[in-house]
Amino acid sequence: MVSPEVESLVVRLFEVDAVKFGDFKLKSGLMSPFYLDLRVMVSYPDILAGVAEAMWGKLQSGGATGRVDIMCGVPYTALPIATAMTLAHREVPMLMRRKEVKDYGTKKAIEGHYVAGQNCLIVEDLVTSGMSVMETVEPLEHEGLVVTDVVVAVDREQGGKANLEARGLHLHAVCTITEIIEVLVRRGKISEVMASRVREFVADNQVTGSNAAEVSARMKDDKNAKDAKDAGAVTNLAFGARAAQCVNPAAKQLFEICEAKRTNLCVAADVKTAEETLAIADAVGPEICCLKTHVDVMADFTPDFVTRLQALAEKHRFLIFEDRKFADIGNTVAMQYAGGVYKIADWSHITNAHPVPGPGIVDGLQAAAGGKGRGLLLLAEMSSKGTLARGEYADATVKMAEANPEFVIGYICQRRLSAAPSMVHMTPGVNMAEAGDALGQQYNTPEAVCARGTDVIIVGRGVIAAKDPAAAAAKYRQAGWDAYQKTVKPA
Ligand code: 5IU
Repeated sequence: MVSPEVESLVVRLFEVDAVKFGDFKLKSGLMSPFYLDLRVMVSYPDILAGVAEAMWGKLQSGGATGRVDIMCGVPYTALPIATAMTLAHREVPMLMRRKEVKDYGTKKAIEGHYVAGQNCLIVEDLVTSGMSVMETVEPLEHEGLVVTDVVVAVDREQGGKANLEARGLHLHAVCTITEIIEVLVRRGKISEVMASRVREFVADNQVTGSNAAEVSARMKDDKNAKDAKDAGAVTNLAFGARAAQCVNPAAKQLFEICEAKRTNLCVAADVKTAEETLAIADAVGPEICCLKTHVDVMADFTPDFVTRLQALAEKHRFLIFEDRKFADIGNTVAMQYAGGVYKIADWSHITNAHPVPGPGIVDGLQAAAGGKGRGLLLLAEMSSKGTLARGEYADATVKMAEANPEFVIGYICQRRLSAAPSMVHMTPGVNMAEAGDALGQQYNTPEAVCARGTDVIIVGRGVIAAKDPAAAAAKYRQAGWDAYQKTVKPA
């Protein structure tokens, strides 16, 4: 049973359509019989103040585990809630987490004054699985703040509480979806039939199946990462946290895919026909974050091939990286990128270029990309014997890349070159069985390249020449992911 104050808040939320019933398509594609949109509270200051006060009250009565020195709302919906809380209780100031941190300029992920060791309360409107709360907890902990408690207006009761508890975080909710339903039925706002549909939906949509596997694996990773740190291993920010720091949409998507699919494997599909490329893409699709193509080695490229490849990229959720290695003056590469037979800019999320012509090549390609959200990798180093791309050349490449963080998303390299979390480091020349080939290729293991700080391993023949490419991709994916895990900074 909720208190009379909470009961009237629930009714008000229903009246302003912050709680809706019907048939709603969720981001996941799932149909839900209810929808919560607490953003509308900004139009009703009485509700905003009431919800903020109820959250504060919950914390007092529920007993926050840690003392509360400071609080931080999860952007964006909870920002006004946290603001309302701090204005009413000025002894606890707030912080703001930037959702999109630029890796240049102030480089600040957290705005406001704080000192490491302070206990920071997390303020959020709703909790479902707990994943979005974690996206705010991670950067705060990274700054040395201690997080023990999370306060929310509504717990959707789909597993968030247990997931947060597993991470040592205590959830305090003003009300649960069950309590909301109970109030609304009693007050004659919704029918018992609708209430049953909602209860059924909640029961059937616990964070279970693949979703639960993802969440619990992520929680396990956090523990592994902590162990790695205790062992004194190299540390990086996790892919998920890095996604939030990207200004370029392709880089952001790549990190998000890596985090969600738990893979840092890019397969190089160097095969001679469209059918073979598509067959490889479909077979290894579930294992990869990115498929690297060389469309100019295919004898039968057509626009239809592109349509089918894009469909597979959607189906399996991977990015397409046409390894074109542009190397001419800006004016020429702009034509090569957008035009010709291949029209690469139309379909390839990522492409790459040699920095050898100077920054004009980046400008030319960026102009030809025409705001399609494409990303460019600069070739800083190569895996082949006797390469000239190393040392000072690689250092100068980093400077060129960092001068254009909107379009240049990172490097093709053999080790970490840049500390900027938004920069992707992709490394070819990876094979677990061979040391090299007859034409100068030199191989390293996933373990070795990740230990040098790379993010994504590129594997060609190790996968595509295997008897069972899907099984080989699974093996490289596991090796790459395990190696990445050892380098991740604990949340
Ligand atoms: N590739 C390299 N080394 C490099 C660069 C690109 O191997 O330095 I730059 C490409 C070539 C091929 C893939 O498409 O990466 C590696 O294939 P194998 O894993 O089959 O060697």
